[in-house]
Amino acid sequence: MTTTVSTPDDVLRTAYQKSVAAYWNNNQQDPVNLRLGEVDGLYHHHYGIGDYDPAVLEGPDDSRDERIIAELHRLESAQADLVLDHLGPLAPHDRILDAGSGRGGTSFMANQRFGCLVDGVSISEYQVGFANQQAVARGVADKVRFHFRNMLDTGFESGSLAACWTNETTMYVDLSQLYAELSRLLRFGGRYVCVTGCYNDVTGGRSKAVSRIDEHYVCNIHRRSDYFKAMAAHRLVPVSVVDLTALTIPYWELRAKSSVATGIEEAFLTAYREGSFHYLLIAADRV
Ligand code: GPP
Ligand code: MG
Repeated sequence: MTTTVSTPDDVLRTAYQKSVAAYWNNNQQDPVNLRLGEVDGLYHHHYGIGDYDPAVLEGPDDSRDERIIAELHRLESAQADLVLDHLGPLAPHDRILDAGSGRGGTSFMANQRFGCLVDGVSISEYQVGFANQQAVARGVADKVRFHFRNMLDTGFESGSLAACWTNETTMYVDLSQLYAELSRLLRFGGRYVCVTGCYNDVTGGRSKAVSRIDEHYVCNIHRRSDYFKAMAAHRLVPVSVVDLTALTIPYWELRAKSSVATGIEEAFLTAYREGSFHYLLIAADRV
C-alpha cells in the first residue's frame, strides 16, 4: 500500500465532509476521551458494553472519579474486543483496515490480538497525527499505520484486505458509497464488522432523541434497514447481527453519573429505552 501525502482538498470532497473533519480536529480535548485513554494508552472514540461493577460507585470519595473512569474505559475496550471477536480468525500476514480510525484504540487492539498489519483512515488530520504518535510510542509504527484518507475512496488496492471494520463511523457517510469501497477492498470471503447506532424502522423516522444525537456529533444516523439494503447491494452478506442495546445501557448510566459526562447521555438513554434507536453489531462476509 502506498503512502502518498494527501492534501485536505484531495481528501475532503464536500462541505459536509469538511465540517465533520473540523469537528474531529477541533473538539478533541473532552476529558471523556482523554482521561479514559490515559488509563492504559488506548484512546477510543466509541461507547462501551457490559455491566459495570457497582462497587466503583462506593468506597472512598476522593478516588471515586478515577474508579468510574477506569470502569468506563474497561467497557469501551470490551466493545472493541467484541468487534475483534467477529473479525477473526486472521493470520499475521493479513491486512486489515479500520475505516474511521479515530485515535487508533481499536487498531492497536487488533494488531495486539492478530499480529496483523493494520491501516487506519480518518478525515481528521489531528486524529491521524495523534494515532501515528501512539503507534511510535507503542513500538508498532511498522505494523499499525494511520492515513489522512477518506474511507469512501481510500486508494488502497482492490482485494487486498482480509477484514475491515467501522466502529461507530458509518453515521458520517453515505452507506452505498462506503460499501462500494469496502467491497472493492475486501478479498472474496473477507469479513466486515460494523458497530453502529441506527434508528428503528418499526417505530418510524428519527425520534427527537435521535435528532439530538445527530446534532451533537454532526452526524446523520441511518435507519436499521439502510444497512442491510446497502450491504446486500454490495456483495456483503450478514453472518451475525447482534443487538447490543441492552448491553450498552449500563455504560450510559454510569457515564451519566460521572464527572466526564458531556450532556448527551440522557439522549442516548431516552432513545435506547423508548426503542427508537438500537446499538447494533453486524458482521458480514464479502462474496
Ligand atoms: C463516539 O465518539 C461517537 C461517535 C463516533 C459519533 C456518534 C455515534 C453514534 C453511535 C451515534 P466519542 O468517543 O468521541 O464520543 P464522546 O466524546 O461522546 O465520548
Ligand atoms: Mg468517547
